[in-house]
Amino acid sequence: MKITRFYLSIIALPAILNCTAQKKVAPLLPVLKDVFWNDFSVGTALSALQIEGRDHKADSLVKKQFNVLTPENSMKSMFLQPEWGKFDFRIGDRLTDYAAKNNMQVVGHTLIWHSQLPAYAQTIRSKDSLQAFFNNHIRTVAAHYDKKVLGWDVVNEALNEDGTMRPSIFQRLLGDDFVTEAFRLAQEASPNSELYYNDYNNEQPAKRAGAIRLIKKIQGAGVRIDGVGIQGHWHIGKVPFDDIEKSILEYSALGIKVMFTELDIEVLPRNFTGAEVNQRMRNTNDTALNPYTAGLPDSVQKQLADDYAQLFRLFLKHRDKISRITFWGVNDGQSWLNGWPVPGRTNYPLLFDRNYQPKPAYYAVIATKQQ
Ligand code: 9MR
Repeated sequence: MKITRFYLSIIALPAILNCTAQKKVAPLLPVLKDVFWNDFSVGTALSALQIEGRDHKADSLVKKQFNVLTPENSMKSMFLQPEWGKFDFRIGDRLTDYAAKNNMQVVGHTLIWHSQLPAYAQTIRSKDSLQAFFNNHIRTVAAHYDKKVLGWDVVNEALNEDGTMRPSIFQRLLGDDFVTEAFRLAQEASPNSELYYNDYNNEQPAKRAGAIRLIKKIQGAGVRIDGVGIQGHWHIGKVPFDDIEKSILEYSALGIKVMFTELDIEVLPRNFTGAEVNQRMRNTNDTALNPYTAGLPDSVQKQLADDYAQLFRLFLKHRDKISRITFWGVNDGQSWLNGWPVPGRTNYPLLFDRNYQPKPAYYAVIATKQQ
């Protein structure tokens, strides 16, 4: 992959040089995917609106800046199998067609997740019924997208913070081995896709140890796992750089690729870390929780840029172990962090602002290649 990229980068070089050459006259925006071409792919999550082509400004930015796409919601089971045994691949297919046409790749997100299940699946109480849903969902979806996606987040968020198994509907009814079984089924149905385990906070020591146990268990069963996704929902001024570095080293020592799959850096007050969607903050009417409705102060903008730059310097240091960096959204206006863990806030976690313009953090990320 890296060798292919090296040759491809020679083809891309004129574009990069063109940017640099013209910089003095009329600065052209550098392109994330070209700047990091030799290092890792650079992706974004797309909303259903964006996949349907109804966000034109996002569309031109996406085509220009990114080379790998993750559907933010559209390939979750509640959307792909809204009724038992009835699959709706329309939006997912639109995404894979769009990616193929524009020379991009798609990461399927996600085959097995306890959240965003179809309503009928949430009420399943018997092991046999859940096993039937589990087997059929993985087989049908993975087979449908074989050769159309680069890889799948086969299982999402199966662990507790202490590294033990999360007591999800899958764990309770199918047992701890459901993770290995999901990978086994995905491997059979989609032999051409990479298979990933994805979680948040899995750079933290206890959860990381649990993830390593899980990955070793899959490997020990003779089942293929190609990579681990560290979601990367972090907080300004508190990005856990040391744990991230240890995680890159420890996960890649297992012989798998490391990817940062849902990157954003939240700038608003929060009293916990991670991305547990059921977790909320109290006092949601407190205006102190939403301090930047009129714009982001320069000092915070700078801190955000500094955090992103430090992160990308770390990613570049370990570029041989990292295959992909995906941002969780195209621009600040789209980010899920405007609605969680407090609804209706004005958040600024990404590289492009609400007007689709690059922020200081964007230039700081690009500049890590010039240092
Ligand atoms: O960004 C997604 C948001 O639009 C949904 O409402 C939410 C529902 O749970 O899921 C968000 O994406 C999550 C991802 O699928 C898994 N990791 C955590 C992400 C943020 O919650």
